[in-house]
Amino acid sequence: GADVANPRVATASANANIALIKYWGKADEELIIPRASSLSLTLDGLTSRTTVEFFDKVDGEEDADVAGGSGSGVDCREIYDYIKSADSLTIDDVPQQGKALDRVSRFLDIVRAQSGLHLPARVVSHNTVPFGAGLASSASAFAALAAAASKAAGMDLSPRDLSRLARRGSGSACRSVFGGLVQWHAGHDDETSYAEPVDMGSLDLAVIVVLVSSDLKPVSSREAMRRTVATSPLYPAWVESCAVDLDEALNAIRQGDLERLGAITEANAFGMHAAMMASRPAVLYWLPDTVAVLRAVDGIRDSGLGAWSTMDAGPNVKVLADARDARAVAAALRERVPQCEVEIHRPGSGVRLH
Ligand code: 2P0
Repeated sequence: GADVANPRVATASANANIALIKYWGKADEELIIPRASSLSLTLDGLTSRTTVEFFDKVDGEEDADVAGGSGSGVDCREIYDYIKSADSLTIDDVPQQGKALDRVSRFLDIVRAQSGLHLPARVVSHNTVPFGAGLASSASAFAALAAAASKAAGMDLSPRDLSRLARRGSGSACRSVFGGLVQWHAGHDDETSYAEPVDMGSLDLAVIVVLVSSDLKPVSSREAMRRTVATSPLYPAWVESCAVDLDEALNAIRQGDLERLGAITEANAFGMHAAMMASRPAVLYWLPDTVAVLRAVDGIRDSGLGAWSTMDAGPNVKVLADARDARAVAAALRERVPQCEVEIHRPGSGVRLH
């Protein structure tokens, strides 16, 4: 809840999510409206916890007195730039500048515009990253930031409106507002593009994350999806397949059919990577061990254990399985690809205010 002494501060946490039907490509870059709807599972143990504090004194100087800046004869734009220049961001105890701070500042501008609270903010974020690196997620980061910033600014958003706000920071963040299975309706504008929870029914899911490399990705997902949309001859076919895949995935979920859900999940991810690889120049995130893990998952499935691969904008493989098989699947992976670290994740909760 809000700090009694300072109502302009709030803390929220959110978990990362893994898409089963992927989001890849925007119809609107500014509003982050996707080309297709997507479906994800929010995971436990991959968490961002973020505190946002709006403050009205800049560096101990006189009151900035900018909350009601209009009408003073000063150009609003200058005031807003001044406010923005006082924003600060600390991630895991490291003060940030440049691109990272810029992106958060631009997101805070949306919160300032919506709330009318034209003040600078201090943002402090802590992340639990499983293997030290490699899976840092903009989804958990912007879901937590959206919840903390909107609350600190005095807004009381519905979960749907919070997901619309989180979407403006990073597309996949709109799904991390909710726990468990989540559908992001592509929509066609800011109003109609939001996430919503999907009943898990009888499914008892786990995701086994297999770390192939924790190195920084060679191309950001934002740039890679732009390139895929603009240049890949396979992209339109993949987008078309997404609508069919989503329908079938939702049906499989309703029927509690993990075999079917797993097969669609795997096919949709391969299709996304095929479209990426057909971009010009190609976007290729895979490493030799990515293929080794994909083969291992095939082998594990042939041996009679249910396990299905999915991959995002990087070389790591995530394996969907029944929660009751998760330890056996993880053990089989450790045996088949001993060079990779393996960690089991269960479904996680949505965004929470503290
Ligand atoms: C997803 N990914 O559905 C897809 C699959 C990666 C591969 O969402 O530009 O960080 O901030 O909207 O959400 C990664 O892209 O991109 C992503 P922006 P985002 O999870």
